[in-house]
Order: sequence, then structure tokens, then C-alpha cells
Amino acid sequence: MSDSAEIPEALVKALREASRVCVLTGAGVSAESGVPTFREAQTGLWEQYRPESLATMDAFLADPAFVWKWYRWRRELVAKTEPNPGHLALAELEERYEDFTLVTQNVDRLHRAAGSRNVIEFHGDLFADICIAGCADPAANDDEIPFCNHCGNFLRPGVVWFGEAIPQEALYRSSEAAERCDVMLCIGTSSQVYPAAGLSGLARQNGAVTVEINPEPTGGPEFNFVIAGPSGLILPELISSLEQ
Ligand code: BV8
Repeated sequence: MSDSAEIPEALVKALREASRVCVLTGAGVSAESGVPTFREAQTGLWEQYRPESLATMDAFLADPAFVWKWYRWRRELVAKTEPNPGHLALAELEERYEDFTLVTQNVDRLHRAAGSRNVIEFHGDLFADICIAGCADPAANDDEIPFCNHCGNFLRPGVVWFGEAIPQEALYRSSEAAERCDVMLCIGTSSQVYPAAGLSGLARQNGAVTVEINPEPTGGPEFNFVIAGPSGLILPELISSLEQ
């Protein structure tokens, strides 16, 4: 990996001329902060489990204590991490545009910690506790299986599980931003989870310039530009190319 990245001049021009920018991020953007991606094998007790098999309502109802243990392990791990230069560069990029939307599949709150403001948490928030029956503002607690103080049902982590619908507001605002943007950056995602993975195609269909930033490009046909490299290196380079 070269220690500096080539940002195509045509992309710099498109970003300079853009008024509306949409960004989609995946687990790869948090990888350089030390948050394991979904594609990476899990460690320790979780080694023999695939996230897809744990991040479901069925898995939770079958063994709520076990699934809570997984989420508490992830919360502890993520709580020790900091935003990396990729997160910080996206917060800087946002300052350049009136209309900038950051749609993240990540549940780690690192974009907000980096100062990004218009963030749509497409798959929810790892650190939120919500009532399985939908009560508002349940009191969080650290019981092995927390229960809602209003209705007595289970509390669950505030994330979107596989097989669950994306919250309507997040889905609507993200699709809207993808449809109207001039440039869409798709960063650090294997583009395997839908409907998030469909947003870059939606942007392309509506005339946006689309960009993939990933050390292992997915080969998706919807991208005008593919920059193979880690977001923590590429994104600061993108910012400095815009400043030249
Ligand atoms: C829905 C929160 C419908 C939970 C997550 C067949 C059967 C059943 C379902 C489906 C099916 N086909 C499609 C579906 C739908 C399913 C889906 O897409 N499944 C996939 C597996 C095929 N989708 C859903 O279920 C969604 N809901 O469809 O609902 C519906 C409609 C109405 C009514 C009811 C239902 C909900 C999906 C949400 C799941 N929740 N997260 C939690 O965190 O515990 S998804 C979770 O996995 C993450 O949030 C993330 O989105 C995804 C992992 O993807 P990535 O972020 O891309 O991460 P990954 O590890 O895959 O890749 C990392 C990338 O980073 C790699 O490319 C790597 O090269 C790159 N990278 C590494 N280092 C760097 C880097 N890039 C840049 N810099 C680096 N340094």
C-alpha cells in the first residue's frame, strides 16, 4: 500500500462542483479504530458464532442472556475506541456542503464522536436500550436480562436485527439523500446487507457520481470511481486534494 493515495482529478472536480453529497459508511470505516468488522472472524467466546446468527430476534428470544452478553462485550470493546482520521475527515467534509448526509450502517457512535452532525444511524445504536414492546424511555439497567420498568417486557439493544425493517424515518431520509445527491461516497462496506447496499445504485440511477473506497473493492458495477485503500488514509487525502 503506497503511503499516499491517488485521488482522481475528475473526482476532485466533481466534489468541488457538487452541492449535495451523500456518504454511506460500513464497518470498514471503524476498523482503524479497532472495531472488528462483521466480515472478520470474532474473537474469544464469540469465535464460533457468525454475527448474522446472533443479531436476530429469534436468537434473542431463544437465549436473551446470551445475546445480551454478546452486545455487552461489543459495547465494552467499542467504548474503548476513538474516531480515526477517516471519521474526522468525514466530519471536515461535511463542513464544505450545505446539503451533506452521512448514512452509517455502523452502530458504534464514532461518527458523532468525530463531530459529524447530519448522521443517519441506518442500523441503530449499539448503546441504546429499547423496550421490546416499544415503551418510550425505559430505564436502562445492567441486569443479566434487563426488563422494561414500564411494562415488564425485555429490554433489547437499540439496533436493527436481520429480518427487521429499517426504521421508516431513517430509510426515507437515506433514500431521499441518495436520490438527490450529486456525489455519493460508499466507504468501508462489503455492500452485502440490504437495503443499505442498494443506496449507491439508487444514487447512480439518479445521476450521481458514485465512489467506492475500500481496500478490497467489491466490484459493484454502480461505481464511477473505485479507490482501493483504507479510509483512514484515503479520506484525509481527499480533503487535502480539495484544499489544493
Ligand atoms: C430487511 C445491526 C426487510 C445489528 C446490522 C435472505 C434471507 C433473509 C434476509 C435477507 C436475505 N437477503 C437479503 C436479506 C435482507 C437482510 C440482508 O441483507 N442479509 C444479508 C446478510 C444477505 N437485510 C435485513 O434483514 C435488513 N432488513 O431487509 O428487512 C423487512 C421489510 C419490512 C418488514 C420486515 C423486514 C436489516 C439488516 C440490518 C442488520 N443489522 N447491524 C448489530 O450490529 O448487531 S447489519 C451489520 O452487518 C452491520 O450494521 C453492517 O451493515 C453489516 C456488515 O456490513 P459492513 O458494514 O459492510 O461490514 P463488513 O464486515 O461486511 O465489511 C467491511 C468492509 O470494510 C469490507 O468490505 C472490508 O474490505 C472493508 N474494510 C476493511 N478495513 C477497511 C475497510 N474499508 C475501508 N477502510 C478500512 N481500513
